[in-house]
Amino acid sequence: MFEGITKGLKGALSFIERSRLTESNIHEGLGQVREALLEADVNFDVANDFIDRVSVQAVGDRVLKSIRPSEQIVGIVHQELVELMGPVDASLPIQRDGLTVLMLCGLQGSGKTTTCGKLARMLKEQGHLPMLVAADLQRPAAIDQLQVIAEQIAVPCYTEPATSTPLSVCQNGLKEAKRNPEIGVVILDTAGRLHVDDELMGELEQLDRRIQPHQVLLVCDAMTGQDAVNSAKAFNDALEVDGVILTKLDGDTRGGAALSVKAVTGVPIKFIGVGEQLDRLEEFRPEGMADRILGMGDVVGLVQRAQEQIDTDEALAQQQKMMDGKFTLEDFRKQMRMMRKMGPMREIMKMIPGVGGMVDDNPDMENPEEDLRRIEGMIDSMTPHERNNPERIDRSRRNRIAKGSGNPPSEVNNLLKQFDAMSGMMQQMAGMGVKDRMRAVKEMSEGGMLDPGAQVRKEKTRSKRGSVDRDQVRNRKRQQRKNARKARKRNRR
Ligand SMILES: Nc1nc2c(ncn2[C@@H]2O[C@H](COP(=O)(O)OP(=O)(O)OP(=O)(O)O)[C@@H](O)[C@H]2O)c(=O)[nH]1
Ligand SMILES: [Mg+2]
Repeated sequence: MFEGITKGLKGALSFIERSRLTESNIHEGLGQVREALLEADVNFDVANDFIDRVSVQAVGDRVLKSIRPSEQIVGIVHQELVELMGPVDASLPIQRDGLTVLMLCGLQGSGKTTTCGKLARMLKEQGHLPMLVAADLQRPAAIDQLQVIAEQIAVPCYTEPATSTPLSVCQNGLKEAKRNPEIGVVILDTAGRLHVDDELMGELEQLDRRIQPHQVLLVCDAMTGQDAVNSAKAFNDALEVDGVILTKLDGDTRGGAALSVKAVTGVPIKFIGVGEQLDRLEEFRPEGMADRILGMGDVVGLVQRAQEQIDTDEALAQQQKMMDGKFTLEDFRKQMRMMRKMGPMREIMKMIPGVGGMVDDNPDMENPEEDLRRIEGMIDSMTPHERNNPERIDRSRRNRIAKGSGNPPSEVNNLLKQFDAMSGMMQQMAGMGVKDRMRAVKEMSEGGMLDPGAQVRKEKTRSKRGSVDRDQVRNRKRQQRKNARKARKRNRR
């Protein structure tokens, strides 16, 4: 997400960081920030206003005379990004009594139908029973598509034949929903058009007037950049939209839409779609987005995602096992599977503060899934006994595991060594304060323990290039062991 803009902004901000700050080079640095915004397809006026606001604050005495002016500027840019995209109240207006009606609208292919399913799934998780209503009668397949989605998440879906009218489908759908006291929310899936046109707006206005939904949510495709922003403006002028749901942010989007929508239309983004699957919907938080855009990670988002996907009891049990020194390769494999459920690893890793930039710049992190899969493959090739007692894995077992998983024996060896070091560290970390823990994590990552695949990969790439520097590899390994020993020693004290 937003790799281009993150890189551009980082470049600009690191220019500011490197310079001895004066008014003139602050302006030069901010000029680069502006370039990065425009490059990311941020609306021209929005980018200019943004830079003006940052400039006014950045050239003041408060910044120039502060101890670390460049940090202050990063802080100002962050704050202004948050203001640009917020404030937002992403909660849905769920009524205490009676039905809550949400209407989704948007251009063709923006993701309305999928998002109806995502919202319904989210509401269901929160304990409501939503009903979907197929009010898109333009495309014959649209009704089936919504029904399939409703079945996937096991919620009711109201449909009528394509010969009906959107208004009567919605009115009858509401009547039907009222008959079932368990149904709390009705989500209307409306038809899209290629462009904003009078016919579409007329149909939606009529629905809005007659049905009076509690919220009208506009679904926009982030990949279409400024077009999304312009259509959002047109929709809002006609319909008074309550919030935008920006979809396809998982794709190769430049981010311009996310940054411009609120400033251009006055309507906040409430949710973002980050994948085709029905669990890929997130509440929009400007702070988290600003963190991610600046490559600072997004801890709150990470925790939210983890809470959704990870079984808390299981996680607690695993933590206890770590503390007791009973953490096995079996548990390790379970954890990797849980992590995989949270979404694409590159995205997840970028949400960890300090890791964002590493992921972008590091060719070793090109495909972390592959590493996880490879490690899982090795663990899969072990017997349960071996997984629970890795110390029993001797040379012949190791060769068997290597063969079974299609890896060289050295890689199995690496996994075992690093697992051993890691479980030792985890046990010690359990008794540490936050600061010591952070230091330990830093040492672990310097030693390559947090990414066991990376080492092997690095060596592989080197040997492919035909220039294996064995001394270098050996030295690095020695350094790793030294770091791990040092950390263990300190923690024992
Ligand atoms: N990658 C990604 N794809 C998405 C997302 N949301 C929707 N899609 C995909 O976008 C395509 C269009 O989605 P639909 O939900 O059918 O869009 P629609 O707005 O209902 O389209 P019409 O009914 O034809 O107007 C589908 O292939 C979806 O899987 C998202 O957040 N990320
Ligand atoms: Mg649709």
